[in-house]
Order: sequence, then C-alpha cells, then structure tokens
Amino acid sequence: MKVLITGGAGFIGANFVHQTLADRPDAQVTVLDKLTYAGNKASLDDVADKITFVQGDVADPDVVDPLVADSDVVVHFAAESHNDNSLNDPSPFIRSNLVGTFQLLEAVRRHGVRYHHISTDEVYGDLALDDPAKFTPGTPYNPSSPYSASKAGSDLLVRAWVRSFGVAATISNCSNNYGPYQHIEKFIPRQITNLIDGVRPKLYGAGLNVRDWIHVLDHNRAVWTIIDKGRIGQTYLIGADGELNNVQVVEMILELMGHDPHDYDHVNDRAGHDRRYAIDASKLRDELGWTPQYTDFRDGLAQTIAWYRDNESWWRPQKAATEAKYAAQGQ
Ligand code: NAD
Ligand code: TDX
Repeated sequence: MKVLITGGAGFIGANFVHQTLADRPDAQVTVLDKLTYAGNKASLDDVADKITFVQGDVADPDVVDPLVADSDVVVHFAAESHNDNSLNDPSPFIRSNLVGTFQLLEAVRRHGVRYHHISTDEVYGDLALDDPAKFTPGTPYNPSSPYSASKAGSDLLVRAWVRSFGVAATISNCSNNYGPYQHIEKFIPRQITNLIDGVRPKLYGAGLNVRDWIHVLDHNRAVWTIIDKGRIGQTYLIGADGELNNVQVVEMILELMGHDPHDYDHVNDRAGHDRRYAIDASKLRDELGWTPQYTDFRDGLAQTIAWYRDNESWWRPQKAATEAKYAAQGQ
C-alpha cells in the first residue's frame, strides 16, 4: 500500500510515520511537508532510508497532483496548528489549512484515491466547565479562533467533496495530543522544557480551562482503524476520557520533575480562550472496536518528560525563539 502522509515532519505526523513503518511492513511511505517552523526533519532521521521525503506545500497543485496520483491513500495531517499564532497572523492558516485541503481534495477526486482528513475537536467550540455534555459527531460547528475556524472550514470542504463528487473520504476530530516530538510552543512540552531550563511553568489566566488529553500513539492507532474499517463519508471523534484542567496538568509535571507542585506563574490569558473540550468517542469504540492503550495519563506524562530530557538536541534550537515570541505577548 502506497501511503502519502502530509505533515509527516510535525508532531502527530512524525509519530504516525514511525508507527506505520513499525506496524505495516507492506506500506510504502511518502511524506509531503513544507518544513515550516513547526516541521523538523530530524524527527524522521532514524527512518530516512525507509521513506520518500518531499519538501513542498500542500497548497501547491503542481506538487500535490503527481504525489496523489501515485498513492493508494492520503492521510492529511499538514496544517498550521497553534491557536496563539493564529491570533497574531491568521493568513498562513487560511492558505495551508483551507487551500491546502482544497488542493488535496481536487487531486484525490481526479485520481480516485482514498483520503483521510485529520481534524480537531476545536471545530465544535467549547463547553461550560460545569456542563456534563461532551462533543458528539452531531454537535454543531462553532469554532472560536482563526485556527479552529480554518479547520472547521476544511472539514466542511471534505464533506462537500464526498457528497457532490463521491470522494472516498473519512474525517477524524481528535482532542489534545501529548507525547514525543511535540513542538515546544505547545502547553505540555513548553512547561517541561521551561523546568529543564529552571523557569517556572506559565498558566494562561486562572488555569481552569479543561483539555481532554490523549496520547499521540492512541490517536494514530485510531486513525489507522478508521482507514481500515471506517465507513466512507463518516466523521469519527477520537478521545480517551482524559479531561484535566491546566492547573492539574502543571502540578503533575512539577511533581514528576521533583518540584513543589505550586511553583508556577499565571500569565496573560489567550483571547477567546476555549473553556473546555470533552469527547464522546463511543462511535469509534462501538462501531470500530478501538480502545486507548495509554489509560494512565500520569505514566504517559512521565514517559514524555523522559523523552524531552533525553532529546534536548531535538528541541534546544527552537527554545529561545519560542520563548521570545511568548515574552512579547506577556505570556
Ligand atoms: P504540527 O504543527 O506539529 O505539525 C504540522 C506539520 O505540517 C509540520 O511539519 C509543518 O511543516 C507541516 N505543514 C504546515 N503547513 C504546511 C503546508 N502548507 N504544506 C505542507 N506541510 C505543511 O501539528 P500537529 O500537532 O502534529 O497537528 C497535525 C494535525 O493534527 C493538524 O491537522 C492538527 O489540526 C491536527 N490535530 C492536532 C491536535 C494536537 O493536539 N496537536 C489535536 C487534534 C488534531
Ligand atoms: O504556556 C501555556 N500556558 C497555558 O496555560 C500554553 C502554551 C498553553 N496554555 C493553555 C492553553 C490551553 O488551555 O494550555 C491549554 C493547551 O494549550 P495548547 O497546547 O496551545 O493547545 P490548544 O490550544 O488546546 O490546542 C491543541 O489541541 C487541539 C493543539 O495545539 C491543536 O492543534 C489541536 O487542534
């Protein structure tokens, strides 16, 4: 099977490349990645001789068309992915997330190739902290940030291409991922690498916002389950019942790294900050038989901390620039 993985030098995509090579000896993997600030080719160094790597833009039809034509399945991870960046400059989010998805859809339509679209629970907006409800595939779209609006728009393009053109596509909307190879601008690796540098963790606002954490390897196993067994045209929500507020996560990181759990600071809040995400993954569990393997967040977090301690050369080159950007925002 020839698998085209877009965004394979990013966090989730790089883990997906490693898992695919390990679990599917028949897979021929091509990665298409623009290598933006968020892409890191070093994440694929250990498998460089087992894959074809193409540096290019998913929004460029001349790049996309021949790669799609030569694939059996396209798994589309590539995107601008950070909410804070989208608040500073939405324009790359529109090009990469909307135009990029459009060009891939046109190519899979031309060549009759199976397509799986990676998306986020943020398309549904947020839930109140005291609301017992969770997101389901029927929850209306209500995105808050330019990032989540661009992802919502890309999902709707996929649905339209399925209905109007018969494209063989599935969509998954996953909650917050953690694990190795995540860019240090994101919440968990930012705090881990701050502590390695002797800097106190930084919580936006009161820190009471809730995220529904899932280990990246569980997300990616769900993606393969959907590609193998999912019904064409369907949307599957991926989550592992991992709701925690940001204070709880920071306290756990501090404790696991040998610090007083209250040694953190509050910084400026994010504009439009979503309060709570929570996924009801029963469709994926009941219909397709997927269950998460990382059911102990504390264990998964300890492994993630160990990975950042062991792989300082991977993240160190980005640390100063990432923190300078936050400092300018009072964060
Ligand atoms: P990331 O920012 O770590 O990686 C994105 C990758 O895409 C990078 O390698 C980057 O170079 C590449 N890229 C960006 N624009 C591109 C373009 N125009 N052409 C080609 N490559 C381009 O992101 P991530 O956290 O790995 O997220 C991957 C996907 O998963 C995204 O679609 C995101 O919306 C979705 N998602 C992420 C999470 C999460 O918690 N991180 C949760 C749910 C869904
Ligand atoms: O330093 C910080 N302090 C802090 O309190 C940072 C970077 C974040 N936060 C908060 C904001 C959020 O409530 O932590 C929470 C998680 O923040 P992010 O890591 O920026 O993730 P989030 O905005 O929830 O979005 C993530 O999950 C859904 C991914 O970045 C998206 O790509 C995905 O779609």
